[in-house]
Amino acid sequence: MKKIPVSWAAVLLFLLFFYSPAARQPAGQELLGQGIRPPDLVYDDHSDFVRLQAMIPMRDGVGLYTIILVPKSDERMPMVLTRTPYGASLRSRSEQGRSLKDVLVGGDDIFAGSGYIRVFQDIRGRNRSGGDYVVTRPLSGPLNPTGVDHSTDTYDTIQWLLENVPENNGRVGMVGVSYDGFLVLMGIVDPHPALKAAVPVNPMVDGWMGDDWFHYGAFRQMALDFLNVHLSQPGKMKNLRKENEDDYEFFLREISAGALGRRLEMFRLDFWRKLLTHPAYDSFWQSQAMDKVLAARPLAVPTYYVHSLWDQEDIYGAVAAYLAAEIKDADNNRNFLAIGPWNHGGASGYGYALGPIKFKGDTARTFRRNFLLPFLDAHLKDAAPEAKVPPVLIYETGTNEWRRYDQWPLSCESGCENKMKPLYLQPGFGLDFTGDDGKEAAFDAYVSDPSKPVPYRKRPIQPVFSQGSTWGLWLVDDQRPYNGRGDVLSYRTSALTEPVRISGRPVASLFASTSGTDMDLIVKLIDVYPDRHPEQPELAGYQLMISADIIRGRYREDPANPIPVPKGRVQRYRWTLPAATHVFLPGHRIMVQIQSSWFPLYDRNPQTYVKNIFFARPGDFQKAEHRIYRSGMHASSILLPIVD
Ligand code: PG9
Repeated sequence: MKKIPVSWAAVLLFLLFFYSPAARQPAGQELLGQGIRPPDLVYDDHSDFVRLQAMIPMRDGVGLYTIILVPKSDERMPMVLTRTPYGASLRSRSEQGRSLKDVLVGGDDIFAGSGYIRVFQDIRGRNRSGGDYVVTRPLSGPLNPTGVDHSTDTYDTIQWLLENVPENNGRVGMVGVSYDGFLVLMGIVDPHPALKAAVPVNPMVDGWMGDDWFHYGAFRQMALDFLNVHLSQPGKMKNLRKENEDDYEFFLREISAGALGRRLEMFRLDFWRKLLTHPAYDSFWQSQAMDKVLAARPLAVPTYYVHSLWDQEDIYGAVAAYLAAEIKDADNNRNFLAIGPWNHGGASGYGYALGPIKFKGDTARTFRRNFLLPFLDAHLKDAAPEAKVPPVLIYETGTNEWRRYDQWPLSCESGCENKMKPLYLQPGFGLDFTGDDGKEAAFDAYVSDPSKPVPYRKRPIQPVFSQGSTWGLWLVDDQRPYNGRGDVLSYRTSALTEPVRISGRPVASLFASTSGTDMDLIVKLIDVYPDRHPEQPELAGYQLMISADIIRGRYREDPANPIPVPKGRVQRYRWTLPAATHVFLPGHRIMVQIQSSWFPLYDRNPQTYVKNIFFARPGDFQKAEHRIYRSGMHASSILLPIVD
């Protein structure tokens, strides 16, 4: 067969064809993979598959560029769709003559030889698709008056695929990581009836609570780089960094993220203006939080949420959305969760280790082969055997064992936090499970100076999007460099004599006061390795973060309505940390570090209350003394989801 080159003329030809009624007709019984094809599709003929390119028309007439890889087979096959803003054509190799196995990349290895049609699509406004682009476009409604969104685009795409790819068996699955995972969740909102399985991996779910843009109100400054790379036209982006500059220095030069954005001329970007004008958890964020969106709808599509324990970008979303949907899964057969020892997107790669932390075998491949593929087979294949996929699959770190459960979390969580076990801060920077009922207000204090914030990594810090960036490993960095600092409080247990097993989301419960009128708090739960560790000597004394997060003090009572922190008055701060499924082994210690900056990952809190921190002025940034209380009514602790 002759290869038809992809040219603009050909694309135009498709468009004309696709808008004609004939294009809506299924191509009879002809099977594309067997060499008989409708004449108007652009295709490449490969040894064991054909590669089609199509502009799929949406209900508003916009065409979405789509690549369809159809194995040559006599069987009808399910289709697995990934929608992306990052380039559909980058999701597979396109060279002539290769087999499907060579063409599929990353975690798609499971689809080679497994009898799936694989589909990749550029979302509207990105790459080769038509239409306008809106970052994480909200559903149609007050925030999106266009009448089209990712839910309708997914619906229209599936309908077209069913009608135009004759090899399909009438069932469609969706998979996607991060932004693509968010798009999977959009696909299961008012889903097409043929959508029978969804796999959101590390999905962006709530941009304010704990995913890409903010964590409990603290702004993630890497968003500036992301938006610049994602939205600027090539060559248009302002580069203010000096060569090999430490990111700490770079961000310190401007007083706030808002000021840096101004220097980068980011006001040109609509989404940047949205971030600047919605620093609180107002209806802009609430109404597009996907866990809330899904909680308000029936659980129609079997969904396998995949969460990474050390996800440096979207550590909140998968678990939050799983928990929101779990309430609706009365028969415990439609809502699934896998938690693995990976970083962002790590389930698609190699899972032997993360930085210096080693696991048993390739945990990512084990998950893909033994759990993910059977899940998809069970829901998408004709007459597939029932999957032996447990409702909850967890890789427990510490012991490095896979565990299977019917429900999660194992500890009691929402509505019964009092059943979690508090690990209290103690005098002399100790930490233990017995509270101190002393009456006097004991506290430890530190001075937080915005001109010398605590670095989130050892300096010099590489820019997140630099060549050779180790950004994906930062959550497993050794935390020893921070515990000696005067502006970090470190509490630790004595060496454990029994294992301490946790599985759930720890809760930070601090009582604090400040000499300022606003403050940030960061709590890190850390596994301290023994000083002698012959199995892996480089881990001797290592301090591995198991769960950690930040809260911006002004949101302590109500994320939607910030209020100043009253000077010198003890306030309660309580917030949920990311999921942990870990065993602190005998000989190890548990550590809690508390600090008030994590720079430059999070923007600096001026520690003087101002209306909008993006617009804070240099004079607003003040040193402040913060006190963390640890006795009587004000006994600060971290609530651990202990499992016997
Ligand atoms: N974490 C990235 C992202 C998701 C959603 C919005 C913006 C960024 C990603 O990896 O896709």
